[in-house]
Amino acid sequence: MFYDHQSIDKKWQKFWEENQTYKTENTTDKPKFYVLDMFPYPSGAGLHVGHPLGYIASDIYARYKRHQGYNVLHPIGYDSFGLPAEQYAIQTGQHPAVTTEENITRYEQQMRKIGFSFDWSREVRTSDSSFYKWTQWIFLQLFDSWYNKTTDKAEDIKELIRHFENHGTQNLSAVQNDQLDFTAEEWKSASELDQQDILLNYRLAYRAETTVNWCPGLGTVLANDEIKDGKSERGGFPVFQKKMMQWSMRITAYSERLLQGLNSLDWPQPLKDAQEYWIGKSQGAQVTFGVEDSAEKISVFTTRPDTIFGATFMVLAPENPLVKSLTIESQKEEVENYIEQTSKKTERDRMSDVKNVSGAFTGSYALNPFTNQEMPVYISDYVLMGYGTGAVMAVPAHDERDHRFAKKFGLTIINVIENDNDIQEESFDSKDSVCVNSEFLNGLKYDDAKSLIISEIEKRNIGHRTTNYRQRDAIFSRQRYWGEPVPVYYKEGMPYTLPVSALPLELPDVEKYLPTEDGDPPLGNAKNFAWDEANQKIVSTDLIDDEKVFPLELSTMPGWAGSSWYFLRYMDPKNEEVFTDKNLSDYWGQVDLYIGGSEHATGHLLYSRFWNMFMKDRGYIDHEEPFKKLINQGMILGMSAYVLRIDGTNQFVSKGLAKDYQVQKIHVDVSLLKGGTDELDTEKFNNWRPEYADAEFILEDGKYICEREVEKMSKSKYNVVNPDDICDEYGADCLRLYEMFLGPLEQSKPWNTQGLSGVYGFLKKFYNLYFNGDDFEVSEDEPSKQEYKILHTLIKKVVSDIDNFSFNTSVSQFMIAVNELQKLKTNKRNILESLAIIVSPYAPHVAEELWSKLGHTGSIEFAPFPKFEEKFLIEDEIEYPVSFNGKMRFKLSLSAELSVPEIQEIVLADNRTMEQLQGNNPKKVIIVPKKIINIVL
Ligand code: ANZ
Repeated sequence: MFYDHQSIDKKWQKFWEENQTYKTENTTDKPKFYVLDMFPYPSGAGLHVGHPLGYIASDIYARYKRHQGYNVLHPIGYDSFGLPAEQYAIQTGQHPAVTTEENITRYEQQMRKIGFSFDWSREVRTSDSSFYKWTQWIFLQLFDSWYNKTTDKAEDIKELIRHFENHGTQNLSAVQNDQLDFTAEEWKSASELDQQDILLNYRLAYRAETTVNWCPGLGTVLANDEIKDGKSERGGFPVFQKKMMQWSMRITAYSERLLQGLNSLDWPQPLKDAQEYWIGKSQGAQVTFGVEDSAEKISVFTTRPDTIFGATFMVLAPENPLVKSLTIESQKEEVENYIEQTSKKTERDRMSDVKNVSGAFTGSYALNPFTNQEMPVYISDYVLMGYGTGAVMAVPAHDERDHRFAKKFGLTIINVIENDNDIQEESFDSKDSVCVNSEFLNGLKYDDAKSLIISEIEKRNIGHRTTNYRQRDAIFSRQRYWGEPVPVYYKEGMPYTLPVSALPLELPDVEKYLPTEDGDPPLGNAKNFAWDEANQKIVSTDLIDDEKVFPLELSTMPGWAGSSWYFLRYMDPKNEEVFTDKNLSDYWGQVDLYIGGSEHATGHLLYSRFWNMFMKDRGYIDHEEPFKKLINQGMILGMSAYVLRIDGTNQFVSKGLAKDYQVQKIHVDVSLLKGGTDELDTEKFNNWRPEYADAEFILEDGKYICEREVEKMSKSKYNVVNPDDICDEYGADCLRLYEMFLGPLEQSKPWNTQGLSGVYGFLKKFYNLYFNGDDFEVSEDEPSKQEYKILHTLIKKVVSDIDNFSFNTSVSQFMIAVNELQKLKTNKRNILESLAIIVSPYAPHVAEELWSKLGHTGSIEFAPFPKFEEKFLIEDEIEYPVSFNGKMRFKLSLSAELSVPEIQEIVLADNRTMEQLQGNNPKKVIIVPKKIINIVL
């Protein structure tokens, strides 16, 4: 029977849509299971075959869980705010909402074509005001919260105000920017403005002057993970350090919980390691050094207080406020020049450039409290202002950068650790490393020396034990148009939040998507974007008088705002009263399985854990961690094709002849190759681009053969394969099976369109098992033992494969089973019904078609997954070859259940054995169960 994949795909996609097969109910007795994909940014290029890899895997899992009787939440949506749509708007004037809508329509069509079992009715879009209303609402909750270290959670800012009113800052343990001290009286007598200023010091969403990565080319601030090698990841523009007032999120309040929480997660180890490194916990001490002829003190953070006897100079970050007061007149010029020079470098550059140390001397000297030696105070850009205290005690004998610095500036180096094998390691574990030249530490090993010196430091009141985290607060403002407006207005320069009733604060229309002439972000171009406080509404910007009508915040939220909580909205996407009903977030709980790319390791996956923990603290949800299990799918690589142009000509030489020429490799679109081969269709090439119209070719055997190379699949490399084309030619089921068949999910693997025909052949064979010629034909006869064995071998393998996310091996097992069943000409209902269910998570269209032909009216989706039964795999009869002195004489069929003594008894009593023995006793009887019997005469 002809396997008509096109009409089968269409028929079932229509059926699913009409019957809302995958619409998920919230009220059911079934246990729940939440399978989530990282939602896509709908780019203008559409999907290529690399994108659906993770979606296919999660779809298989979701379908499998439905067969197992779970109520499965498997939603999809769009991360639809972002830079590309905005840049396109800048170039063309097209409103980003329009391009975004078009792109989403295309994405949806492409995804529907692959037959994903998404509950489309739950679709969310982060750029939709019904969604970002709640992103803004969460922002307001963060603004109205502080972190209480005593209870170790975020609490309502009202509690903090109450504390101030009653006790001032006494007995307060909060996460804050600056350590403040005031009494209840002082608080109460402070002006409203001063009180607000104080509160900003504690709020989880706060405004503060921060050094940011400013990218003039993009007109915005970038996060560290948006910068690669000092340039913006998008566009490749240079990035500079600049001080700006910015909204920040106090993620550092959660550093320890984010670190500890990793232990409870079933995530890939490299991902957990990346987060652990990013959080960067270090334990050590803060120590204060006095400065000669000055009232100033320099505090340092060190993980190696045990080396303090070897601390011979100090280094401050160039931005450290102390630099000004410590620099003596004669050193001013040098110091200022140096500061100017380093302001051009990003933090990344400063950290990565370990070889070229540089710096300037301030002219001041600190005193080593343990050796009483003078320590010259330098500034250098290897010390970062945002870490620890922005100052270090330099121990040149045991720290590599300090060592280079000392060499360059001719400073004293004193060895205080004997056998320090690895000077870079914080906790060197060389057995022989002990302190020397260190008075009361001499002879002590690392741990003992560290605790002794810290207690001494604490005793002398010059410092204390402390823990530092490398992670910084997350900058939350972007000077962009296409993002969520921050629901804040300004009164006397102080931010105030809009009331919840005013949400969503809609993104206003602007004429220009560029910054304003005054350097304000694009929202500065909006005509209707001011807050009328008394009437509680948005009014014309012209009305701003700073008395009744106030300016609104002009920056927007970063890309990670919406993606930090979208998984919660899927639980109750249409709710207009709350972001998600608490009963529903209780029911759906954690995401049980999350599949997505590893590039989100330290961005999205840290921010969403942070917001989730915050929401839990404030009682809106019940789970500390959002994603229980996570899998990173690998990348599908493309087979790029190149033509070889002879330098300085318009002549192209075929690959095999190229060695005789100087050539330049040029990417060509893989669609210009003939039917999946390496041969270029030269005519198509001539028509591809005007500059190739007159191209000439040097052929080998009458053909132009391209060079091929495996690279990341990307539009810019002209190696993308569109899933739509594959679905048309081979069908969605073939695409799904093939993507899984390519190899282990987590690995990267090259795409090869030629490989599809093998999988397509399998599908035809599978389909035809259910047919006799052109007639659908299944028999009601009881299957044979052999047939059951094939089926149950398959069930066993597929169940264990899916449980282990080893989808590629399942596909191989399908092929084996179908081949074996075909050889047996199997057409028994009891085999074929089960087979259709087992295959259906992978190839749902053909499975539905066969299921309906088998006489079922509903979808196959909810048919119980066949149960594996061991009994079908037991070989109940074994045919033993019976040998005498190694020569096989006859065969004996015995039950597989028999023990060795039982077998021996039966074989010795057999007439044929008696004949061989001729009355003698055998010398030895060797029995290998289930294999052979050998009798030695
Ligand atoms: C003395 C010392 C001796 C240090 C030694 C290291 C080795 P982690 O582990 O990353 O926390 N440091 C402190 N603040 C710094 C800053 N703002 N910029 C650059 N470096 C800074 O590193 C902590 C160590 O890095 C601290 O311990 C300090 O140098 C340096 F044999 O103090 B150490």
